Amino acid sequence: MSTRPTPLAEFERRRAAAEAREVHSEGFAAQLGLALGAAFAICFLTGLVSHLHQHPVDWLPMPASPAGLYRITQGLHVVTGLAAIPLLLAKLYVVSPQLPRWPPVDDVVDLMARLALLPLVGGSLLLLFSGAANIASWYPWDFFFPVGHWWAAWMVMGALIVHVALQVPALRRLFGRERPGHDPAALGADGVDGAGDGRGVTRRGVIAFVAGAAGILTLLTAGQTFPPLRALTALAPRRPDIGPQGFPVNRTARAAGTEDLSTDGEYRLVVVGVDGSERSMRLEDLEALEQVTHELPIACVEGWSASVLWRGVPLASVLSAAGISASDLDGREVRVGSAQVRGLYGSSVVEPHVVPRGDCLLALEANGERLHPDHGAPLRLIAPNRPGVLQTKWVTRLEVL
Ligand SMILES: Nc1nc2c(c(=O)[nH]1)N[C@H]1C(S)=C(S)[C@@H](COP(=O)(O)O)O[C@H]1N2
Ligand SMILES: [Mo]
Repeated sequence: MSTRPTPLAEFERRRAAAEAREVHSEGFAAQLGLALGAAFAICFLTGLVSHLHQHPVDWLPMPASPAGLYRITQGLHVVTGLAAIPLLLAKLYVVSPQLPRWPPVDDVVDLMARLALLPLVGGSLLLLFSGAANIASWYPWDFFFPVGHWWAAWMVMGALIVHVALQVPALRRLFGRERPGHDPAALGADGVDGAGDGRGVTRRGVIAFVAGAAGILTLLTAGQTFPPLRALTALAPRRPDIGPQGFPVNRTARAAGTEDLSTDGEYRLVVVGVDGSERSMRLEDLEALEQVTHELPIACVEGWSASVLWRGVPLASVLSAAGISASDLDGREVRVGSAQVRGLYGSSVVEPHVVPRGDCLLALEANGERLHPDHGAPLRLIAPNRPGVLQTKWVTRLEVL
């Protein structure tokens, strides 16, 4: 009796081996890498936009219009970040046979390529995990998130540039003269042609996983911005239509210790001029000023957003009523402070080019009603194209800087 496999069994074994090599091929890894690179690039640039809103620089001021632009850039940031999760998992799966190797490195270039994988993969996992947790309003790290997310992003981008630069010869080979998928090197020495019917299946499986997972993740979070999908927001804790006055609440008045601000009759808005002089205004003073109405979104950095009809007084009109004219303001920032006693985001700065705008409001009403305490009663800031975190609630102090 012979122990040799039958020709059919041998054929099947070779075909399975060729299929496995096909899914673990350089060409497929490169294609996934390109998709991942595109997702990372969009995610990085939109993240940079968000950072520049929150940490403005003089030489690159963020525009105040279109008013809803941040909804789009931050929505893209969240969607591309979520899509990168299955893409990264698929890429790691596809290249996994290459990672354990003996000898571990071939030469200096290979050593650099392998070392760059540490910050690249480690940083990416950190970024994607912390981002996803943030979307789900889970903060195992509290204040550390924005700082950690920011520095991890730069580390990953640096490592990504090194990684891609070292792959250029391979990319040339794959996408240049030879067509991907017909690379004889990827098929191995036994020369089994992977072009048979089994060939696309495993690749297709990986692609289906990526597309399916990315699609489901997107569907389950897009509802926090896009009302028709709101019933599906299983992963997003906030729905655009849930909350007092028809939109979500970030920090409640109870959490901020400002529950009585609008009801105790003691409310005062203190306006501090350039020279340090203080003027105090009562609620009635604000109500007596000319009121305007604007529809502007609240667009949270965590990805949810809602469009709201606001009514109130332009910031510039309040300042002018307190004796601060447009010429006094020229080129100056205004700090908007709140009654919040502890925690982050109790104040924000309005940039010089936004201060004079008619749609930069101190709102008293939302969606046709007096502001709910959780939305910042009696007075909150609402300005166009601005991250939600800078739309300060429970405003009690304006300071010309
Ligand atoms: N004083 C104060 N204002 C604040 C916050 C805060 O924590 N304190 N949170 C901000 C954040 S992160 C968002 S997204 C918006 C949400 O406004 P809303 O709760 O009225 O929807 O309020 C902003 N204004
Ligand atoms: Mo937010």
